[in-house]
Amino acid sequence: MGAMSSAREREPLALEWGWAGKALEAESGDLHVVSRFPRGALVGVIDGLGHGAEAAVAAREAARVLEALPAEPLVTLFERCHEALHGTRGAVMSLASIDSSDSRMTWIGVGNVEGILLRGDPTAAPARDTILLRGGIVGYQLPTLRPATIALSRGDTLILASDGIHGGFGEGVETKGRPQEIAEAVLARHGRGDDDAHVLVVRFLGGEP
Ligand SMILES: [Mn+2]
Repeated sequence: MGAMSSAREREPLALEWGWAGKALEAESGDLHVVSRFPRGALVGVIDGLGHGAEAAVAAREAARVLEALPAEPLVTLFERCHEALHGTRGAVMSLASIDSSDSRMTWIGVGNVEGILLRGDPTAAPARDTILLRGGIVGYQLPTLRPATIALSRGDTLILASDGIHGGFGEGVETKGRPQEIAEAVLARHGRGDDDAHVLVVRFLGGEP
């Protein structure tokens, strides 16, 4: 096919993403991670228990672990974070690992960071998928995890939101906008105001190995 197709084969994972958040105190106990690796990316939202400085310590520790090992399997990452968060307040978090070599996403959460995947194809059925959440607290009690893997298509949009965002945030989300606009709209419309709030929006734009 010539130069054009060989160039496409080397195209890295293409993502567009944005986030919005609001902290109750000076420091947010909620954080996001977007960390690329050679054939994919790890994305997630972490909510350190409670809010304020001690929540932020726990969330930053989890983020440090994730950013150091983004290509590791999700179960390994939860285990590493669980070890690292002993002695902190602990955290809840949801993670998604996007594999650009086969356009798949593996995702799961411990606690209540909600996650939805909105399909870019208007004829897709179902139009959305929801993350599997297991009860527990990273750093205190880690449940057995069996992450789900789903196929991604160009234009699919992942939204992860901490519990400072009302659970119904996925209803009526307008996905035509850019991820940054979507994140800001979700925070403005669904932010609760009595906890740290954080929303990460990631759009999959394709990728080749
Ligand atoms: Mn919270």
